[in-house]
Order: sequence, then structure tokens, then C-alpha cells
Amino acid sequence: MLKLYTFGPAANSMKPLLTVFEKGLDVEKNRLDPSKFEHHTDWFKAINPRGQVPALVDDGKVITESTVICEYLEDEYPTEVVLRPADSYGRAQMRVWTKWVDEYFCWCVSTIGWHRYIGKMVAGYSDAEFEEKVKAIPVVEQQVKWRRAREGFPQDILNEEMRKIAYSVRKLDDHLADHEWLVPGQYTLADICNFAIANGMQFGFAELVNKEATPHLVRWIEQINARPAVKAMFEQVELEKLGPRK
Ligand SMILES: N[C@@H](CCC(=O)N[C@@H](CS)C(=O)NCC(=O)O)C(=O)O
Repeated sequence: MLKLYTFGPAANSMKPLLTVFEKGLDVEKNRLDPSKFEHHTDWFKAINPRGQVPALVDDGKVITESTVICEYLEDEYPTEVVLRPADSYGRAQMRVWTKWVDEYFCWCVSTIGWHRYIGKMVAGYSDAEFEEKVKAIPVVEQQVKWRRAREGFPQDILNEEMRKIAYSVRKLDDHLADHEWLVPGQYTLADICNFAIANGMQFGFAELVNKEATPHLVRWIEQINARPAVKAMFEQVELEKLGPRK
């Protein structure tokens, strides 16, 4: 049976979760608790040496990288629900959007998310306990991010990330003004992967994402939330609770 490791329905973890629900695949879902640093435990690093979610295990084969997992599921598990265009040009358009979310959009939103939430999450640890946890993080850049979240990100970095977020939501809204979905004519992995980052911005970044400033982006977010598979996913995989250690 397929095994999927995630933090629950948010960010990169949401991409394969949505894909699995859209396709109706039978998958064992394993939810890791980031506040317990479960993704940096030896058992999980044996699955993904980078100590990051999501990760998929298919008959002993490990697949990492959220978008790659989604494409793998499409390749290996064809279903009536098809999440990629049939033609090469359509697929190319889809991959420009998935590449953009992986390399640009996800990172600026994620840095602000770390600034707002991860600092609070690790506040309950003493310095010595925190350093012990950081030592178990395999990716140096991630160690830096955990430290910055605890100490507070420099204001110039936060300003630059907010500028990129404002640019990103404008880009999405402008495109969606003329298109129902990101790739014209079909709901695809481009929508799933961008929605995984954009959903919730109407609350967390309400000054940027709202019915007046970005009506088309809000319409697209609502349209995706109304899909039966998306509703089922949210109902079945409750939101990961982030907060100080009890
Ligand atoms: N490029 C990777 C990024 C994975 C990633 O950043 N995962 C986050 C959760 S959204 C994570 O595991 N963060 C915990 C950490 O790095 O310590 C992907 O798309 O799967």
C-alpha cells in the first residue's frame, strides 16, 4: 500500500493530499507533528534524509518533493480523474506554474509563516533543548531557518518577502482574470500546487488577498474549496495544530 507522510493539509503537504483525494487513491496517511520535531527523528530521516515532508513510499521506493510526488501519482496510478493536460503544450504550461510555486511563491509565503508561527512553536524550549533539536536537522539552510524563527527574522528579509508575496498574488489574480484555471480549460496539478500555498491567504494576508484587490484569485480559491475532493480532504485530515509545547 502507498504510504504518505505529511504535516496535514497545509503547504507542501497539501499538494499530494489533494492529488490523492482527487484521484480517490487508497493511501496510508501518516501525520507527523512538527512541534515534536518528528520529521527530524532517525526513523523519518531513514525515509527522507532531508528530514522534510511530504514523502511517499510506494512498495519500498521513496519519492520526495511535493510536486514530483503528484506527478509520480499521475504516472503510476492513472485514474478517470486526470490532473495533467493530455498535450505537451498544456503540460509545459502546467509545469511553468508548478515550478514557479516551488521556486518562488512557496518560499516567500513560507518565510512569513515561519516568522509568525514557528517562533511561537519553539518558544517553550530552553536554549539547550532547542540547540539539541537543531543539531538533528540535516539541511544546513533549514537549521538557519529554525534559528531565525526563534531569534526573529531580520526586518529587511521580511520586507523583501512581503514584496514578493504582493507580486505573486497580483500575478495570480491577473492570470485568473482571464482564465477559470491556471492552465486554460482544465483543473490540473498547477491549480493544486498553487492552491496549497494560496489557500488561507484571504485570512493570513487579508490586506493583499481580498474580494476588492484580488477578486479573481478569491473566486479561484473558493471554487477549489467547493470541490468534493477538497472538502473531503479537509474533513478527513484535520488541520495540524501548531503551538507551544504543552
Ligand atoms: N521542496 C520541498 C520542500 C519541502 C518542505 O519545505 N517541507 C516543509 C513543510 S511544508 C518541511 O518539512 N519543513 C520542516 C523543516 O524543514 O524542518 C517539497 O516541495 O516537498
